[in-house]
Amino acid sequence: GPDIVTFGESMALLMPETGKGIEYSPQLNTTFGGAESNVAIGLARLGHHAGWFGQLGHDPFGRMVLKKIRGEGVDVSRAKLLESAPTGLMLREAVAGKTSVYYYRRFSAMSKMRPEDLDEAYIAQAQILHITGITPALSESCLATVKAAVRIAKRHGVKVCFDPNLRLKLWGIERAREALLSLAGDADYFLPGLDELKLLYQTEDFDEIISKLGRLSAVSVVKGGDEESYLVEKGRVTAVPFVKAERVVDTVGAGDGFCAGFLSAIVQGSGHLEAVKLGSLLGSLVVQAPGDWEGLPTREEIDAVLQGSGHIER
Ligand code: KDG
Repeated sequence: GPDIVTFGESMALLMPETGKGIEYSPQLNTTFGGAESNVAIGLARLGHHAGWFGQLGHDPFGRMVLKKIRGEGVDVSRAKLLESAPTGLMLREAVAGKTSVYYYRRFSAMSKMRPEDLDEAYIAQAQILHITGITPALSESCLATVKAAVRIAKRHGVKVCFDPNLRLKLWGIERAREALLSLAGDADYFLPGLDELKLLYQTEDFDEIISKLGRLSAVSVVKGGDEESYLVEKGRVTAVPFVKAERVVDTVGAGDGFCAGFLSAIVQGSGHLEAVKLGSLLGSLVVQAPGDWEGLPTREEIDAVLQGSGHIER
């Protein structure tokens, strides 16, 4: 089975032409997104055996999303198409440099997922379980499902990687804080952004944030400062400069790219610092292409970059 397993909600994504607003766009482009499937696609493109599961509706969008994730080489053998609830939907526009997201996902097929829907053996055989803070925001049963998945992972010695992906359109900060900090406490790898940490820890003070991270048992990476990421291991901090993107087209998905690069290095047995560097490189490639996962590099592309023949034509 897959070395890295992840689960969450993937949705159809409708977007007007770049720069145009939804309100006055007679046509919308149809693609899909979902933080966890983005990570799985990134890993599959780098040649890893990655698995994604979740619940979609047995409807045209659900079939489209499932086929595309499968088409990227991700194992979707545990994903389900439900008759009883629809596929979630997300609209996005970028107008005058400001990106707005609109969710139509309440009561979606994924929101109905329960702990009983998990396949324990599938998680147990993996090296790493990757989860995000989006899933627990979807419903009480999804929160219970994420907790159950973490318990399964712990029981079988599977490492847990957690990206909080704070989505304040889905839940209030109080509930988010309680659930996400608890999951951070259970994680082996914790990959938050600096803005998220400020909200979760209720402080703007960088040193205080780092000292709080230092008390977690996880290896943490703060994904976005101004110029660098920070690797925090048992209170020791290492600043790692960003790989600068040549041109930024669409920043959504950068964090997922980071997670994919980080986890790729970890399963290959690289050190944490190497993992942060590869994560940073993938993040910088994702933002140079439109879409959440389209810019994720293949193994050949990343090898070319690492060997310094470096420049990816896009
Ligand atoms: O990280 C990118 C994701 O946010 C995007 O693909 C959609 O999963 C998504 C969400 O819930 O916002």
